[in-house]
Amino acid sequence: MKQRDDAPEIEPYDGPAGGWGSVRSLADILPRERVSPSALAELARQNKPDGFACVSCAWSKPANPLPFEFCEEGAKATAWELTSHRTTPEFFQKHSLSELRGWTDYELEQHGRLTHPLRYDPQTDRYVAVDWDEAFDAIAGTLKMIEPKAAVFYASGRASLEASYMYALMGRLYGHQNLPDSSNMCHESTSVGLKQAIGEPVGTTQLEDFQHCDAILFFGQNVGSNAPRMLHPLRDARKRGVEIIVFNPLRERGLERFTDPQNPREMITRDETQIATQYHQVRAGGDIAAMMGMAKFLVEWDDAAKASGEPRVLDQAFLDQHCHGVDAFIAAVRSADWPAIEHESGLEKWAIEQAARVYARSRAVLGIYGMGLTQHVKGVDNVRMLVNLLLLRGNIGKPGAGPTPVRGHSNVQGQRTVGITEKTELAPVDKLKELYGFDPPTEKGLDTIETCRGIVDGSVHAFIGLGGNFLRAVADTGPMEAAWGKLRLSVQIATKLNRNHLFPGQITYLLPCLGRIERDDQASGPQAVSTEDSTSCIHGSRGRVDPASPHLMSEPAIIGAIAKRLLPPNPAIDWDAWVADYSKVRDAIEATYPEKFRDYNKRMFQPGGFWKGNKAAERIWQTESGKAEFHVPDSLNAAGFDDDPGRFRLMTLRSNDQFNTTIYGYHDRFRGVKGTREVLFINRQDMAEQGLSEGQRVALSTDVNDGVSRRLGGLIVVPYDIPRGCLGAYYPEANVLIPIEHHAEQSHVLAAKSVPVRIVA
Ligand SMILES: Nc1nc2c(c(=O)[nH]1)N[C@H]1C(S)=C(S)[C@@H](COP(=O)(O)OP(=O)(O)OC[C@H]3O[C@@H](n4cnc5c(=O)[nH]c(N)nc54)[C@H](O)[C@@H]3O)O[C@H]1N2
Ligand SMILES: Nc1nc2c(c(=O)[nH]1)N[C@H]1C(S)=C(S)[C@@H](COP(=O)(O)OP(=O)(O)OC[C@H]3O[C@@H](n4cnc5c(=O)[nH]c(N)nc54)[C@H](O)[C@@H]3O)O[C@H]1N2
Ligand SMILES: [Mo]
Repeated sequence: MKQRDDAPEIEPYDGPAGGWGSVRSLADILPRERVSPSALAELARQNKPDGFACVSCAWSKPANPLPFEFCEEGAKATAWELTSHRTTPEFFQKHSLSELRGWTDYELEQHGRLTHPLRYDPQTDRYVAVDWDEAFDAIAGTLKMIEPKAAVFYASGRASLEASYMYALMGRLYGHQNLPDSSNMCHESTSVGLKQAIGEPVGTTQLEDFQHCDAILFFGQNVGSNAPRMLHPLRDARKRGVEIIVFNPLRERGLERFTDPQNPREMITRDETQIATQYHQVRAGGDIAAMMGMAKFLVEWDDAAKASGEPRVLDQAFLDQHCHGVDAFIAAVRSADWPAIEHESGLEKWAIEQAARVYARSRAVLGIYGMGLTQHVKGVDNVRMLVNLLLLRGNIGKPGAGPTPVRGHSNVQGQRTVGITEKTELAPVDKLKELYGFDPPTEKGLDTIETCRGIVDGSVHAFIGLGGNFLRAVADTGPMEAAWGKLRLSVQIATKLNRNHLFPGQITYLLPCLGRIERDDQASGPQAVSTEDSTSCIHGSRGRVDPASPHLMSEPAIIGAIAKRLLPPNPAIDWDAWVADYSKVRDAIEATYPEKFRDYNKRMFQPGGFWKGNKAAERIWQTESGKAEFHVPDSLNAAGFDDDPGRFRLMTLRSNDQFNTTIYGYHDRFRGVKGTREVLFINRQDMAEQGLSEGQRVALSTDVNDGVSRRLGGLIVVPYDIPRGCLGAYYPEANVLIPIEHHAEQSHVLAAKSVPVRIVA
């Protein structure tokens, strides 16, 4: 691949999250993307009640927004979409796909927005412009010749509720529910774990809960880079004296201190708010052990309280009334032994005691978490262990308390809500049957791992991507890229060129769509769409900017056009009418989910969005036993593999200058890395023990015995404040190292936060 010409610079950064650094970072990207002044004015409408929902993360949008309800990352995402750079048919005349495969992820996307529908021409190894109708006829025609169960319709988490509902319905009417989405690589451990434990697949809390908690347990989420708007409620919580206890192998800057870039006084005086009141650098995969240690203290103190007649530490009334499996769990807590807890967590007993003390004296506690819990072999156990800990003190279903997973893509949670799921139990089978008069498939569909297997073994014949960069986001980049050509049909609906697009199938189309910030004119006039945020609030979003090209179509229009050609006529569905007026799609969503989407069209622009409700938040448990379920983890080690001399746990990480596989630039400000992404973060003692020196280039190889050799070279050794035995490198570059089968049990999320590797000097 093309190399960057800037010389890499590695220098610790000591600024806070937010602050002047975030301002400088915008001053860098806005001119680079040549965003026009009128488009720039759109930033002020970001995440406002009558504005557009940010295309970056899924964090909640408050009812009373700040003057600028966006962050550095949201502004970058907006600039990236509103860029004036274009990737036109002339570009593809100049560059073959073989040549473009030598470009970096940054160079591909930075070239600008796609402007025309394109077909891959194998003769010339180039994309050529086509008519939309020709593309739709060919796609529908090919799908008709394929066994529906051999087709996969992937979604990346950004498309609106309206587009997503149509997409999932099209899949089921066609005859499959192979509807994986990026959630499969992300919070599926949440969807599986929370559903089992509390009967809801999503978090139970809302933004207001930040005002009612008195402590926050914060596991494995890098707020400063990945959900910076959450820094505002966190800071407000800190100002109220809320204790924030962080568990993270790395000292992430956003969890340490924050200067509010919207507060002139803070900016001028360089005032900072300390975020974490305790910071525990747990080993990667060490959270089950850390939480077990906390539970052990609670049980011990509760025993003492019982003996001395002091107020109880466990919420016995809650446990009796609401929980199932309490005794087995408490027995497991009693029998867990300290040396194992300390070894597995990498934390000392006294440190865990500090965390437990705060937890034991707090009335209402939020359990916030991200990929640091979900992306492990025992990712579901991680999530369930956090629920165990919350249940012990009744911290679910009361103000200021509850599990708070921080979702990724701006509508990833919503896509699951409206039917993009491979799991029958999450699909509204009966309603679909009643409304549309067909028998929806009930055989479990393919998730992302099963899709990868199917592409490698040739059993998947067609792939449609509604956004995303599947090939780059999944594991085993090498074998996956080699296998992609076996697909009979490969269709990507996208805004920008990415690496997945450079791997054609036998018939290949690249369809450019409108972004959410752009005006979407249909037969009935300009359209609005909606999305669901991390706390289950549904928001309307209206794009106003001129489309990047007159040839773009909206996602609903593209889906409607394919569906109309693919499916036999159905008197209950008028795809054209839906595309002409999205409020009709919303009516259909409301008819399918009357409780969650009541008065949908009326309420979607309500400030702060409308809450779709959550039974567990009302302490109604839709689980097998009808109660909240405790769960005994079968191991204290979430990594799923044993320690061995020379074997490291590699965490694959996001920088502060990327959105997933979209690389905005080469400056991970908080971690002090500039001009490169080819780095390996390593503990100084491990570095010495391995005989390595700072700045040296090394390779990693995967330590899994499956006959495949996986290697990533050219990484610069960076001594870093990281626990012994753990390493950090950037995703997606490091995905070559992850075997497809290295994934979470049950949820099949790729285990990207503890990959067994060895260092090759
Ligand atoms: N700007 C920006 N915003 C984003 C994204 C982006 O790429 N860029 N991506 C979006 C998406 S799709 C998602 S899913 C989210 C992802 O947001 P996060 O959930 O923050 O995901 P990661 O950046 O992968 O980092 C996870 C954090 O977990 C820590 N960690 C790693 N292993 C462990 C462990 O074993 N235990 C604990 N306790 N911590 C661990 C890492 O040090 C890191 O701080 O962000 C969304 N928002
Ligand atoms: N090793 C490792 N692997 C990981 C992760 C990790 O932490 N470590 N994280 C995982 C996670 S959490 C996730 S969510 C996945 C992400 O996987 P994906 O969601 O598949 O990937 P993205 O990089 O978000 O997709 C970017 C592309 O989306 C397209 N796009 C952008 N906006 C739009 C739009 O409005 N409409 C359409 N149709 N297309 C658009 C653009 O063409 C862009 O190139 O990666 C996963 N993979
Ligand atoms: Mo994600």
